[in-house]
Amino acid sequence: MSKLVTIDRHIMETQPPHATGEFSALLNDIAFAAKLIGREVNKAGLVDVLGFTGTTNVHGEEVRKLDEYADDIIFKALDHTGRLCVMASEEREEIIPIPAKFKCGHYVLMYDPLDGSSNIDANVSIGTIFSLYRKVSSAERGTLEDCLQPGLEQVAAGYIIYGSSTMLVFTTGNGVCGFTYDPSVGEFLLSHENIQTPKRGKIFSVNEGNSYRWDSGTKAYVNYVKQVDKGTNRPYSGRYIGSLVADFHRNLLYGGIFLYPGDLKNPNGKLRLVYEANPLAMIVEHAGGYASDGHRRILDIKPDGIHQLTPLIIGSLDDVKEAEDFIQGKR
Ligand code: P6P
Repeated sequence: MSKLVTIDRHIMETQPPHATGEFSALLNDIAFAAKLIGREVNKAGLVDVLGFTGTTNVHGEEVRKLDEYADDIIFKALDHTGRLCVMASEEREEIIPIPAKFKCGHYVLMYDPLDGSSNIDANVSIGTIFSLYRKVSSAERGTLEDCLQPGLEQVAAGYIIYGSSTMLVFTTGNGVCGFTYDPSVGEFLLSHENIQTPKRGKIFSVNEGNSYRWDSGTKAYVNYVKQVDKGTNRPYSGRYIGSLVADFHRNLLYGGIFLYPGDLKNPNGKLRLVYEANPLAMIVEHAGGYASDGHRRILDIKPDGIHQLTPLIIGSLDDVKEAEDFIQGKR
């Protein structure tokens, strides 16, 4: 039996001595919200949580009932804790102030409440993605400035994957660990102590249906990984679920590369810098991997807006660096 270590026990054992416990409490708040979201996701199809709300989000995407539920749960689980100064959600146009009746704290929460939810009717794994930053503005309560920090400033990043089991994977800059939810005790228990992604994988994940719109470098790279060359593990296997957290999680554990490149129609691709790319980039780098937009390290990019899109090439270090060489015309 693996060690029976809960999230707060793990954080107490791994955080620096001067940690105030506020951090641990925040991560537990997020884990609590994840339990509630997972409960609804896991019974989707049995109760009236599938389908659409009839509204569209800031990206013009139809909002599903579960998207709205997850967004609301996270807000309500964290708005009154006194640990956050501001929140921002991928589902909402503007930043989310902490209600005036509640005390403000020192942290900023950026979250994608339910990524990949268009897959839920098909029972495909989906996920919640989150980032924590420290407050940097001088204002009394959090501002947009606090939400537009480069990914390097994240103090924690994580995701919850609602799949065959519900797992919470996060890093506070001190390694990447995974906790698997045990519903019989209502706790997330440590199941993956120090996740390290292989330096090179054998999996590539990309929607090849968009290949007619790719630039020549991206086309050349994807063709390259499909050529036979036993000396370099090629051909790679193509694995694409179409749910970012599921594709990322598989590649994190097994090794490989995920690409959502820009293209002629969408030069900045489809994924969000702040809500998706930054948290996953922090996780993958602390697991020994790398994340790029094809030209720049994701974590170095200063966001201009909270809904900014970015091309995302992420996964095993050698694979992402190799893809960059093709995209930059060096190969
Ligand atoms: P496509 C899901 O809608 C999502 O936002 C990500 O979870 C996923 O990686 C991507 O879109 C899939 O996009 O264009 O391949 O269907």
